[in-house]
Amino acid sequence: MDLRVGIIGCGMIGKEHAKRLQYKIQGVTVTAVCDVFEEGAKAASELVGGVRVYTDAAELINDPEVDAVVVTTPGNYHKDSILKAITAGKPVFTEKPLTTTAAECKEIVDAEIASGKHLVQVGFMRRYDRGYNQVKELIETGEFGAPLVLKCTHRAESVADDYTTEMAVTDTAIHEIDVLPWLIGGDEWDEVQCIMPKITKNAHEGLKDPQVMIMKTKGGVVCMLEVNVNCGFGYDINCEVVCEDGVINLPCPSFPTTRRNFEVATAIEKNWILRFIDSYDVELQDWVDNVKAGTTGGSSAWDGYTAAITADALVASQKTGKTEKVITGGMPEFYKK
Ligand code: ISE
Repeated sequence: MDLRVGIIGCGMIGKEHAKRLQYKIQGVTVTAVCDVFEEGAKAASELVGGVRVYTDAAELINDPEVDAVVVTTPGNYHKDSILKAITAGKPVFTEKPLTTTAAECKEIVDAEIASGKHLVQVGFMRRYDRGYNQVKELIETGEFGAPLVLKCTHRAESVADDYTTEMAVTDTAIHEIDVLPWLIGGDEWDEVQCIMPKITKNAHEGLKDPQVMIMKTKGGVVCMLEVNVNCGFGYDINCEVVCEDGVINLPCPSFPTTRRNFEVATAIEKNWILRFIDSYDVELQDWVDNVKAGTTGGSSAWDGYTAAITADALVASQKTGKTEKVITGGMPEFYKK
């Protein structure tokens, strides 16, 4: 029988996931959608064939025809829906970040532990990206020796006017914060620093862009991450893993190479939805399969919590310019696989 899913939050990513779950992913049916803006919920409902519409998340969560919940509201509204889903004993997939503060993430971790069941998956889709998985597999062969340095870029063509300096960490670098320790075999962040270079002329008033984040793991691996969200030339994600006996580079999306006008050229992806479209598909299929099998995959609530702690330290460093410690207090038994 299909897993019956309700979606809370019908903005851009909510609509994308609704269509994806209804028409691409196997073994699942979207039965309800919810948004505080009824018009938004109705529009999403139409996209998936006309399903039940709610404006109150609690009502959707308690609908007997909703077995599991997908949360796609803005990050600062995640907490209540996730806690209510846990109370109802229903599995919940939430888009990243888990919530926007470490304190709220901790409430979710505590509630999940108290429920005794693994119910939460955080939508850090890069763990499902083919390229990152290929890099991980190469590291795991051992042929390149141990990873030492990670050189990464997270560039976007431009951002909306409400994108803030803090969001360079909490909304953007949060992906590298989650994926890199996983990539190199389960290391943990130890200390982080954010350095502010000269501000680009392309940034809107008040936004500090680009930013350089230096992050060191407990195992001594150093990451240099350039966040540059007004680069003007496309969505450009790079990750180079410098190891003891060689170097591994994340593959870029493949486009034809053209030769014309004395120039060799290759396109760059336009935005994150297109760059990670396949990863979202694989991620949600895995979530559905796991929920049906009573198992879990991807990033846990604990991963979401430690990412938020790391983000808090980086945001602190944005202001102090100093290196800040990442203190998680250690993984509870509940989350040890
Ligand atoms: C967006 O929400 C994402 O998750 C993208 O992957 C990231 O590149 C972008 O900066 C965020 O705003």
